[in-house]
Amino acid sequence: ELAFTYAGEAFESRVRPLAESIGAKLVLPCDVTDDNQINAVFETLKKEWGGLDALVHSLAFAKKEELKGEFLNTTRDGFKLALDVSAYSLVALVKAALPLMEGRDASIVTLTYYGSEKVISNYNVMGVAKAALEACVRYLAADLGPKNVRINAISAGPVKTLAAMGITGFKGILDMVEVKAPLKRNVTQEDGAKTALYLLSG
Ligand code: IMJ
Repeated sequence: ELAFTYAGEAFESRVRPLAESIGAKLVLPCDVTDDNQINAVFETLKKEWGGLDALVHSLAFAKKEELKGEFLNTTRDGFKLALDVSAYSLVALVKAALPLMEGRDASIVTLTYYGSEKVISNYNVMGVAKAALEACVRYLAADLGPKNVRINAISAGPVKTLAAMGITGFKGILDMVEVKAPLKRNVTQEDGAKTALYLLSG
């Protein structure tokens, strides 16, 4: 049984039909910069389900202007926003979810990207945010492990998604991976889903 969240009405109209197509009843608003919305999500889940076995953190945001040109031009506001939405949100969500996850062999998954480890053109402040996200996973793992809750990050490589569309040079990276990767193909959304399913399984 799955629940889905969205930030803003534009995303609600994309998420709701997908949730309904697999019989998921719960579609809830969750702007991760707002602690009240985060708490409301887990209060609803507590009321509806009484517990939670799995949490998928699949979100990021940086201002469009900061995902092109020189990293040097990153603004204080842009840096704060990218790190808040893309990295701190994992900590906030895990803290709110933990009371529902303790004592059930629960598992958490987040999504990251290679731009955290190496410089990737245009990835800029998102690379810094993903480096912070990965460090959050390691520190959270140390806190959650003794509570028998697992946490992992999936670094799948470039995947054709809404968030990747319209990004300068993205097509070139997909073409390069197709030539260089051992399987001579790109990673699909289904590859990512299967990896998440494995990591979330008890
Ligand atoms: C994003 C920017 C630059 C290069 C990029 C990407 N490459 C890849 C991505 C090479 C694979 C996609 N990616 C891994 C992301 O994490 C994307 C995050 C993102 C995308 C947008 C686009 C629309 C917007 N803000 C965004 N914030 C984060 O306004």
